[in-house]
Parts: sequence; C-alpha cells; structure tokens
Amino acid sequence: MQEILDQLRRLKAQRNAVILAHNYQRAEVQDAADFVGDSLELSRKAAQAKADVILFCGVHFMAETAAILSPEKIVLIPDENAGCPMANMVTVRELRRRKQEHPDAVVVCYVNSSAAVKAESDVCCTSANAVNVVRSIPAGREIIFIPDCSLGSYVSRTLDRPMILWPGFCPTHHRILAEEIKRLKAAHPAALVVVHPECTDDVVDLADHVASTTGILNCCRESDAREFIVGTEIGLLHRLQKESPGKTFHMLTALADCPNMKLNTLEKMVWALEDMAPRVTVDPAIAAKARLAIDKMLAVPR
Ligand code: CIZ
Ligand code: SF4
Repeated sequence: MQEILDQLRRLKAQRNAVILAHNYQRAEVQDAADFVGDSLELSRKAAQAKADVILFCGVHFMAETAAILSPEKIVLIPDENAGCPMANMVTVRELRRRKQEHPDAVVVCYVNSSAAVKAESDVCCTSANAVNVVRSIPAGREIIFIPDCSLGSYVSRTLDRPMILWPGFCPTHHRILAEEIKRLKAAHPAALVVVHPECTDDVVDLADHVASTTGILNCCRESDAREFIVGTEIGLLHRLQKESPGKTFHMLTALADCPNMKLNTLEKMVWALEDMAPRVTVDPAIAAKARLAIDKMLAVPR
C-alpha cells in the first residue's frame, strides 16, 4: 500500500495533477485525494486548481462536469466503466420528444446526467440546491424534472409544486427500505434519521433530515445528537466517522453500495497517471450549451 501511495505521489508531481474524490469513493481513494466532496464542489475545485491534469475519482458524469468547467485541463478517470445507471436513464432523443410534447416547459436537470442531456436542458440542479432551483422558476411555468423521480418527487412535495417527473432512479439508493429504518429506529430510539433525497418517498417520509452528501456530513457534525441512522451510499461512512469522531453511525443497509463508484482503485489511479488515460472529453459545442445550464444553476441564490 505504501509503495503504491509513493508511486501516486511521484506521478502526481510529475504530471502536475490534482486528485479529486467523491464522497462515495473507497476509503483509501478518499485518503489519497487532495479534495473529497460532492460532484459540484469537486468541479469547482477543479476549475480553481493550478493543475494541468485532474484525476477525477468518481463516475463519468462528474468527470464530464469537471471537463466542462475546466476546458483547458486534461481530465482523467481511473476506470472508464464507472458510469451512473441513473444518468443512463435519459437520452437526448427521449428528452427532445418530451420537450416537443411540452414546448413551454422548463427542463430542470439533476447533475447526474450526461453532458449531452445537460445541453438540452434549461437549468441544472444538485441534490443540495434542487429545491432552490425549482423555487426560482416562476409559478405557473410547467417543469420537466429529469432524470431522478425520487429527487423530483421530494422537491415537488417540499414546494407543493407539481412537476412532470422522469422515471429515472438510483438503483443503489432504492435498496434502502422504510422497514429497515423502522427496525433500526426501534433498536436505537435516540438516533436521528438522515437520508439522501435519491431515496424513495416512503424512506424520505420517515427521516428527520433530508440532505445531499455534504448536507448529511454537515448535519451529523453540527447536530447535538450522538447517534445517527444514515440512508445513503455506504462510502459516506468514511468521512462521517472521520469528521465526527465519537459519534455512532448506523448505515441503513450495506446493500447501498454503488458498484460503479467502487470501480476506482489506487492501482487504477496510478495507471491513469502513467498512461494519461482514460481521458474524459466533452464536445465543445455540447460543453458550451451544458455550461449555460450549469451557470444558470450557479446564479440561483442559495
Ligand atoms: O452530486 C453529487 O455529488 C451526488 C451524486 C450526491 C450528493 O448528494 O452529493
Ligand atoms: Fe449513480 Fe446512484 Fe451510483 Fe450515484 S450512487 S453514481 S446516482 S447509481
């Protein structure tokens, strides 16, 4: 392990690279990174970094967002098969057809989507700002929310605002079951229940707090509670324990383990910097249009 970390450090200096890791990455990948965070935080870090190369340890759409925000940098991903099934649940063709059926609708696109789909959308959102993004759209305007029907439903119910939802979902978060919360809550009655809005409605309804990965980390760090029942991808446990030592975390299920996130390993990080591949690039015309939707999101007050 030490040998591989030394190799990584040497290659990082040689390539003038910055290593970014998503909150759901393997513990050792997170520990080897310069920054750990959610996809948008990481893309912003990438844009600010004075590096020539970004090694993005996450899934493909996240690396694409980094490439869109840093067109002058080389973006590498340790394993090019690290895709996101939810992002693959909407295609440009299907979206264009839906837009034709609702020509006046505003398309709000969760960042868990391809650059090409973002380019067909009006405004992006993350799980952290989805409620504010939708709130910023004038009442009366029809909204098509893609691709996550669970996040869409959470926003719609929070704001009491009907939206046209897309039938996409996160297979990992949908493994988290309401009955599991009830069982853990009975065993740990003092624990606070914190879940990600990619979970199903019945899970969200049982939570004390619904938040993005960064929101979950902040909530658990700042709360007076000592014990938490957490409903999200299990990779977050590493940062939760690191940032809130002494507190107890019950992850809702070990089955909420995203196989795509876990494809990135220390070995593949070394190979990527050695080979300068696999590279993630976005067609400039698509990147320019996708950037408009991302910038519109960034302009929404938090
Ligand atoms: O945008 C991200 O990083 C994802 C997928 C989740 C989150 O809540 O941070
Ligand atoms: Fe996609 Fe879900 Fe995996 Fe995130 S956890 S990359 S949304 S499948």
